[in-house]
Amino acid sequence: MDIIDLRSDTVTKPSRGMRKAISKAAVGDDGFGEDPTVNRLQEMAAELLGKEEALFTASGTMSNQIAIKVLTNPGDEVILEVDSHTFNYESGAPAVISRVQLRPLKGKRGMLTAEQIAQTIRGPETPYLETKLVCLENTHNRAGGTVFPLEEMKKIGDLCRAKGIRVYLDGARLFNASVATGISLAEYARNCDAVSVCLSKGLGAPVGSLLAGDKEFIRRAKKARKLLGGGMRQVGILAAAGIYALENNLGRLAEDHRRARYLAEEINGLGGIEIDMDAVQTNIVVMSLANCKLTVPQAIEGLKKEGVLVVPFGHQRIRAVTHLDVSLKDIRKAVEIFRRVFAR
Ligand code: TLP
Repeated sequence: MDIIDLRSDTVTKPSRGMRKAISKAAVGDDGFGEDPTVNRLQEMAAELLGKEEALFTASGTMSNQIAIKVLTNPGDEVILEVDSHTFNYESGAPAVISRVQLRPLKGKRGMLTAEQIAQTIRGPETPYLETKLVCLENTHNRAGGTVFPLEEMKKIGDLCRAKGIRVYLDGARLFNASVATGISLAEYARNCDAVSVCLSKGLGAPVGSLLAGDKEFIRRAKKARKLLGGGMRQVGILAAAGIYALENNLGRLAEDHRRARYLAEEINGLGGIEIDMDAVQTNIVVMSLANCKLTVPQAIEGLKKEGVLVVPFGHQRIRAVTHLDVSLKDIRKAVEIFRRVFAR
């Protein structure tokens, strides 16, 4: 049975072209800054994101944790969205690694507003801890791949600059936001002190994330990466996959977005499935099963038996993600399978 794997866009396997690029990569010891392929990838990323420098890291989680470590001191407060990846899926790392206190706020479809943040900030005038960092996520994963409105990001950037608070953007899927809106990565990143993007999500590379900021941020980020055991050596073989992904797989994200939209339109309402269609803006479809006869485990098992994989995603919800290893034909087949499973 062919499996249609919609669990995440992280499940993609390196294509033949990507493997060829990997096999040809020039390498050197990145510990000495001598891997030419890593250096090229970092330069490409800095340019794309409009920042002075970029650093290749092992994962999105590592980029997020390095950024938090560099942009805070122990005891600081960090404002972030309650459904953000950092608050939910990073093993409590900000408390363990940076010893900061997280202040989660509930956003609308994952989006915080400048007003909300202004009302929450704790400044130097109080005898208590101070807010030193705001973390944003674009697109927002748990909200269903929603795009952060640029105008609001600008307002947040202005507010934080005026208050001396740093802004970090978890842009694991910023490529999706940029393709969906036509707004450049640099335009989004301009409102933040530091930003990360992932190569191993929709772009289809096997590993890697890029963290970008000014020279001083990257100097300190290199030390934090080392502290976390993330210093790498002849890693040009992985950077080559990243360069290949940037050069070949970026534009096609629009296809993933169309397929997610199609999937959502076809299955919304089936057997009680509820999808917030306004949230389906990129490659993620989050479905509520609150009004379905099937429970989340029953739905996942039923779909799996027929060859469609999805993941549980919070209370009474499941998630499907489109990516470069699922074709339109696969998505059409997945729709048929959803119809069969939810009609029962
Ligand atoms: N997200 C994964 C899971 O961890 C949930 C997924 O399948 O979507 N930021 C965002 C917004 C993410 O969605 C993820 C991964 C990360 C950071 C972490 O990236 P990695 O997995 O490379 O550490």
